[in-house]
Amino acid sequence: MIKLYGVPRSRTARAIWMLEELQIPYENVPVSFIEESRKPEYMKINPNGHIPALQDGDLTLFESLAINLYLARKYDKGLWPKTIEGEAKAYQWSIWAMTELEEPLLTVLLNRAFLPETQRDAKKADEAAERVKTPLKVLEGQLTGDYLAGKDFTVYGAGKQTRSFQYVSDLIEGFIRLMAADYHEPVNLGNPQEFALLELANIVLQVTGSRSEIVFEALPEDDPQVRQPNITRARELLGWEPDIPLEDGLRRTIENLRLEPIGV
Ligand SMILES: N[C@@H](CCC(=O)N[C@@H](CS)C(=O)NCC(=O)O)C(=O)O
Repeated sequence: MIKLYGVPRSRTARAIWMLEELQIPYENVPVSFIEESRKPEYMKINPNGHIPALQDGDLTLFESLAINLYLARKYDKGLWPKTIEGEAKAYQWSIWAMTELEEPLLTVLLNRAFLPETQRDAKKADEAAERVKTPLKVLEGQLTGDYLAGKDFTVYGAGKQTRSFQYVSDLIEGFIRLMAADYHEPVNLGNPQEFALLELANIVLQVTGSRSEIVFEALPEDDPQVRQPNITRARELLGWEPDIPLEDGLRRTIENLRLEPIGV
């Protein structure tokens, strides 16, 4: 079975996300980045002394995004691009994320949230927050036009499968209430109202005025038909439920992206 080394609250999360998307069985070995990743037995797996690292049969791999590109390509369930040009975009955005975005973003996070308060440097955080605007504008500019890796909207099957969407402010409100609740069991924060994917695709096309086509592709065998979180616990414990309807949330998102023209 695939082994993924690294505690989830680290860059290992990227590979966990990919493994979960692909729904392949794996074992997560929770090597910590505090001391454990520098131990000689782990250094045999990743000589950099960093997490994550992946073992799949005879292959041992480090670098989180190399791991993700490998997994998407090898266990292809529609995540791997279908053309060489699409592959080029996957490499471009992966390398971009690591070289242009990661350092300023991490500097902000470390100095505003992750480090113990006495070790945080507000000046460093502010300076990095300025620098992070440049790559984020590039991403925003890209998301208002075509998608990151292709022009068309792909809908699998007839698009009748449902998913759950909520606007970011609702989710953040849920997080804040949960953090204040001193409750340590899992709590679903989602929208119990289901939307068929075809319905979503049509709303997005309508709201954006996009000329993208909807392209139908074969439904993957294990594509879930229904996604509907049960939020009873959030309602009872936090008095929380999402408030903003999907179409309003999409309009706000799109208007916001259009406000700042790409200036880089
Ligand atoms: N570019 C590498 C960076 C890996 C990395 O620096 N991981 C951190 C945890 S998120 C780590 O292992 N730090 C331990 C250390 O530096 O001792 C990747 O994306 O996999």
